[in-house]
Formats: sequence, C-alpha cells, structure tokens
Amino acid sequence: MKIAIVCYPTFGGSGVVATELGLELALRGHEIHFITYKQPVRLALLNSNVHYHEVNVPEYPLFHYQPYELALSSKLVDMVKLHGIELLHVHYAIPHAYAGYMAKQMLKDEGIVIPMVTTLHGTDITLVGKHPFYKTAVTFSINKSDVVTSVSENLKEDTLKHFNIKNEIHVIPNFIELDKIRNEKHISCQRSVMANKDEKIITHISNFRRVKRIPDVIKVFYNIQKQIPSKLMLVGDGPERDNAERLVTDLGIDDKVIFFGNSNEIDQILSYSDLFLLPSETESFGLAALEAMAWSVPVISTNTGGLPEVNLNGFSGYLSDVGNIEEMAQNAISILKDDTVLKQFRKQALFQAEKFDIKNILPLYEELYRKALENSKSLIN
Ligand code: GMT
Repeated sequence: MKIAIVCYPTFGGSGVVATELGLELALRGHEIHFITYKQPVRLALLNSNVHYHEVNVPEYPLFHYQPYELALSSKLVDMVKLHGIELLHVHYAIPHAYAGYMAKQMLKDEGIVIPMVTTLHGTDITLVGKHPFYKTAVTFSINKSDVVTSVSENLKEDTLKHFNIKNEIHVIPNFIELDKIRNEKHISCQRSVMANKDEKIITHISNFRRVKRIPDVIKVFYNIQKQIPSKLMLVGDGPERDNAERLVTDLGIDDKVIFFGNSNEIDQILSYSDLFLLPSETESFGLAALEAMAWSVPVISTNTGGLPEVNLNGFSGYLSDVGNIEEMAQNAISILKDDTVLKQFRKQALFQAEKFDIKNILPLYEELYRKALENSKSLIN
C-alpha cells in the first residue's frame, strides 16, 4: 500500500509514533511518504520504501501568519498524483486533518478518491482542539475523516465529551519496538557521566510545556534525594526550561540535576535509569512513560488521562493525584530504597510494556487501512 503520513516532525510523542509507525510499515513492504515541514527527528535512515517530502511555506510580508495548511494540502495533492499514494494518515488533528480534508476535496475534483485516517493524540483534543477558536474546524475535520483513531480509551471519551462526533473512534494504543530495545541492550554509554555508582538515576523526558508540571518533577526529586543518593536527568526542552533551571538553583540541587536539552540519546539515558517521573496535569497516553517501562524502568506518574491505561498502580510503578508531590516522593522512595523491590518493579514494568509491542499494534492499523481502502473503492464503483 502507498501511504502518506502527515505529522509534526519535532520532539514530541505524536511525531515519534507517526515516524516509528511509518518505518515499521515500510519494513513490512508498504511504500511510505512522510509529508511535513522538516525531516522527522527519528527518521534517520531512509530505505527504498521510505520517502520524505518537505512542505515549504515561503515568507511573504503580507502574511502575519504563514498559511501552512494551504501549503500542506497543495503538497498532499501533488504527492498523491505524482506517486500514486492510496491513503492519507494524518497524526494530530490540528491542522493536519483539516489540510487532509482539503486535499481530498481537491483530488476528488480530479476524479481521485483517497481515504484519510486521522489519529488523535492529545492536546489536539484536550487543550487546543476544544478551544472555541478551533472547535468548529476540528469537529468538522474529525467528522470528515474516513477513519478516526485515538491513542487511548480516555482520549476517545474526551473527544466524544467535547465534540459532536458522528464517526466511530477506534482506540489503537501507542507502541514501542521491543526487539530494537533488546538489541540495544549493550549500547555504549558511560553511566559515570550521569551519576556515581552508589547513586540512583531518576529521569524525566518531555517537551517542557506547562502541562508536564516540571516544578513537580523537581520537587518530587528534591524529596527523594533527601533520603536516597540520586541524580535527576532532565531530558528535553521547551517553555518551562528556564523556570526549571531557576528552581533547581533555588533548591540548592544544581550538582544533582543534569539538563540534557533535546537529546538523541534517550535510549542510552533510559538504559541506565532506575525510575521515571511523569507528574503531568494531563496525558492522553504518556509515550515517554511507556518507553521508560520498555527499558525496565518503573514509573511514578499522575493518574490523569490515559496514564492508568499505561502505568499500573503498584505494578509498573505508582499513580497519584495531580500535584500530590509528597505521595509521589514516598512511592518513589519505597521502590528505590530496597534493591529487591526495585528489581521486582523493573520486571513488572517490562512485563506491562510488552503489551504495547509494535508487533501487536501495527496489524490493527493495517486492518483499518484495508477497510478504509475497500470502502473508498466501493464508493467509486
Ligand atoms: O498533544 C500533545 O501534547 C503533543 C503530543 C505530542 O506530539 O507529543 O503528545 C500527545 O501525544 C502523545 C503521543 O500519542 C501522547 O503520548 C501524549 O500523552 C500526548 N500529550 C498529552 O496528552 C499532553
């Protein structure tokens, strides 16, 4: 099948999921065309089944805002015609589903019918999408998608609660490639760069937006390090980074916290981590938590959104109410203070992650693609 994948190419779960999905589909013989404004961060190797087409939006002084949707929909039309693409899979509703719908309409005008699968990821629904400025267009483009998927049951419920959706929403959870992780077990990385032998390594990875509650990450760690010799790895960058650096200094723990910024060495860092912190305000899924669990790292998270579908309380880690820093720190300490307990949680975290192995998830997408294609063909005949 020839599939166009539209996604955000930057550091962020939806782009990671879209990229990994495309790469795996390519390995299974599909021809994949990534269409976005920059090469996706994890799209390192282009094989003969993987193509990347850049969307350019030239600057023009008249435009206060550059019309990205317009450029994207034009590019989609051109690429579909040039490469005979049969299906569009857009990740993150805003503005991708909208641009995809416009492309479909333009193509229809030329006698080309192409189905569009829209995958909802999180803030395209929970924070941004439901804002009155966007809601009408988001509702429209979800309803005009041929197939809609969401990454968790919770996100599906939120979508049905906030929007007037007429389409069925299929839940297909995010995934990880466990085989890749197993093969990388021996990647070289010096643990000593991060911590001393007697110190535990605690990690947080995100795009440092407010929703991630970075101050809670730091405060939970502050409480942990009073009892357990440890270091905090903060991986990622975003609007909250400066505040985070200030808070670390105010708490006097500069020598215990490493800011990595956007790193391509996430696997290396996770491979040495003992605990992962994700105290988000909301999280439709929490891909970073799943990646940690796949590296046998237990997770201390909040219990909001789709997190309880990923992290199991008392099994792969612990879940607390948003802002309950004390409890999160206590739970973390209870895991870290006893190596036997830590070992057990590590095992259980991996066990839970195995449910989300790409091998179990990818066929679910392929099945939906097949149905979408069949339906669109029956519309032509
Ligand atoms: O919606 C966002 O905040 C951005 C998005 C992203 O591109 O990283 O994150 C969402 O999608 C991820 C992949 O499906 C999920 O793992 C994240 O939980 C989700 N973020 C939120 O819901 C805050």
